[in-house]
Amino acid sequence: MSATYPIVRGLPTLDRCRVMGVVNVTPDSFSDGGAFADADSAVKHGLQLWAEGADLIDVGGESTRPGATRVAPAEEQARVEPVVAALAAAGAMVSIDTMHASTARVALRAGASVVNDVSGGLVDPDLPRVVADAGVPYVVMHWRGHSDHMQERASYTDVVAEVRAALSARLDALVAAGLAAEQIVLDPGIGFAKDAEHNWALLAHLDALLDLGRPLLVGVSRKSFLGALLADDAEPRAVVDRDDATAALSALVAAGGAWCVRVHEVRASADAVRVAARLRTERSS
Ligand code: PMM
Repeated sequence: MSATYPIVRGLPTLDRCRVMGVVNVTPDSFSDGGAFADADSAVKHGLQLWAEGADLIDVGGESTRPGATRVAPAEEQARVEPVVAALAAAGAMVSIDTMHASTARVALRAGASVVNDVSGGLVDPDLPRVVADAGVPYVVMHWRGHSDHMQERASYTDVVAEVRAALSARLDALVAAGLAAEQIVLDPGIGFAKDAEHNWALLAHLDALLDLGRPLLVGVSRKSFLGALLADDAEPRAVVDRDDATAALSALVAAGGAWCVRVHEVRASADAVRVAARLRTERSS
């Protein structure tokens, strides 16, 4: 018997954690900023991640890095539309990373199959309506404010209980607004209005979030708390040298029941989630 996951409407069932590969079509994302800022290189990179075993390609046109410049939806759409269209036409399953209803609409028309909203519907109240009408999966992340101010809001008495309560409230509000619970994937928002201690506490207690009954997406890839953990002579580990630690966490959170990991380097995490699935199957047999 293999371990099971809650159903997400519109996606094939898998008996393992999924891998979402990241394509940031931005000049300023913290982890790969500028590397894929033009459509051709972004498409090429997305196809490479797909070939390496990604189950979804997450295309974003606005950086959420702490202190990042906000991008107008028209500019965001100009960045992502050709990339989403080309990846979907090539047969990749694409998710659109946006907080804006108009960008989600453009991306869904271009062939995206999933909407990933780091604000969980809090920035643009029209976005949940677009998702409800399209009937596609909706990734709802824990969010406390835009990246220019979010770290001022990294204050919790009990981070696990507070993130759980906030995600539970978003789930209820979105279902009340017309989404089906089966469309919703929850995400603790690692690094968003959270310091390293908060991130580790959440990762250590994913079971408290899984208890909400919806699948969990976890995004730790190359984030600062890994740079701090692996620091040498007080210098954080370089961003591009955080992929081994990211893959290690992919294995651990997948073994703990996460439904999807969002990563920049796909190959190692694709192996890691298979190792985790085999362990989960053994545990549940
Ligand atoms: N992290 C980033 C961007 N989008 N989406 C979800 N659902 N979860 C995350 O943790 C998340 C996200 C920031 O990372 P990047 O700038 O490297 O893409």
